[in-house]
Amino acid sequence: MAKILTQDQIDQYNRDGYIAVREVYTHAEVRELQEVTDEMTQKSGEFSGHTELFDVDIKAGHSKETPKLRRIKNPHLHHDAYNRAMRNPKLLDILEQLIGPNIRHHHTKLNNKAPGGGAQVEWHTDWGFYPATNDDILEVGVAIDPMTVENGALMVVPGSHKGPAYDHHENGVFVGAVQMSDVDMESAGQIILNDGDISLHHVRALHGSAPNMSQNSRRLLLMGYAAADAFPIGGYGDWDKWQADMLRGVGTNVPRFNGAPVRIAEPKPADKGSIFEIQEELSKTHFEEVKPT
Ligand SMILES: O=C(O)CCC(=O)C(=O)O
Repeated sequence: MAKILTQDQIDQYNRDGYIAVREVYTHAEVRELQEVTDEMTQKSGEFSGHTELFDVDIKAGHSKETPKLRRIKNPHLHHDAYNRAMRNPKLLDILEQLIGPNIRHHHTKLNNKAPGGGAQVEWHTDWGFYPATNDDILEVGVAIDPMTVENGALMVVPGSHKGPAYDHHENGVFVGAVQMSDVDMESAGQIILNDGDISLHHVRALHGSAPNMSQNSRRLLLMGYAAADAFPIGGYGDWDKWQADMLRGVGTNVPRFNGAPVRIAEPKPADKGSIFEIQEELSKTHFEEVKPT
């Protein structure tokens, strides 16, 4: 395994719960991801509503002519470029330095913030959605476009990954977002990336992102990874599939518990396919004052 992260970067990840790493993907790899994502976006215009593959912004006027794609669900199952990005050996070397040698792929998704108002992501922790027996779990964001303050950069509250099991409910129903009083906005860091750079954030880190105020798209390929011995509290599903999601090292049937506080993401609103749909249940957006220009 190549040691790509410096000790300073590892310390920063452990202290703040997030880091950026530069130039992990080559220009050619990014170019391919851009082209494939352009094609997928066009394709989403053929559908008038959400599908197994696409989450689209109906309120923003999604149509064939102007597709308003918010998310590609499980993109690695639909195009080999995403699948290769998920298995990138350089990325796995980085992950090994943070969560150990036995690494399971957890999920992939591609968040597409269209120019001129592409949807915000309300403040939340990923742990609020999928608590596990231990929290050696993280999310990688591959910048397919440069990620800037103007186009809705990912923001993270440093140190929040050492906090409580934040409540993501409103009126007793899971809404996939915390109360704004839990978020120390003053201290939040913005992760600014060039295309090909990556962000890494801890599963318990509070994060969110504003709408895309610019005329440039902000496409971020998000991929979750976990230590092999982190078993979801909600169950692991089919055992063979569970084992097939191992990307490096060896699987185990011995969960490790590290005492991380958990809260169950139930009850959930019915028929919600993505975080965007779940968070629409929130009575007041965290980004109300941010309006596209
Ligand atoms: O796209 C973003 O800015 C944040 C993504 C995220 O946190 C999510 O989709 O769970």
